[in-house]
Amino acid sequence: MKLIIVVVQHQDAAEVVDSLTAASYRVTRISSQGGFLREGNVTLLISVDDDHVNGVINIVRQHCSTRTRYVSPMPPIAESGEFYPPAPLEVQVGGATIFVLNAQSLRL
Ligand code: 2BA
Repeated sequence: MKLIIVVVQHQDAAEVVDSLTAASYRVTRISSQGGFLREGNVTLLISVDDDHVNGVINIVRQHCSTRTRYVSPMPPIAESGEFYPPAPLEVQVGGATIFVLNAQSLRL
């Protein structure tokens, strides 16, 4: 048995969850936040038998897009009173970050 942890962008989460559920996978959706952008994203927990891992990943792949974000770095410390606006940093986010762990499922 595997536990698949999937971090997806907020915009893609509903479609991924709907498709996984329609395919009879059990999903737990957790609201989360990326450490780098400090923006909300969604973490999904999906526990499946080993032979279903690829099926889950294929569904995630179908619904998660790569998006470009621009982050404004902190302005540099002015030494001579002049101000140089820092150029925004381009960051590619997604489609999805996936971790596959060995797991044991117990239901009490
Ligand atoms: P964030 O940490 O907000 O990262 C958003 C995007 O910023 C990342 O997209 C990546 O393109 C960039 N990024 C992250 N850390 C960076 C750094 N130190 N320097 C330069 N660029 C950086 P993704 O790689 O698609 O990640 C999307 C989200 O997935 C992340 O949001 C985080 O919540 C999660 N994630 C990604 N890799 C992870 C990992 N190794 N462990 C845990 N969570 C991870």
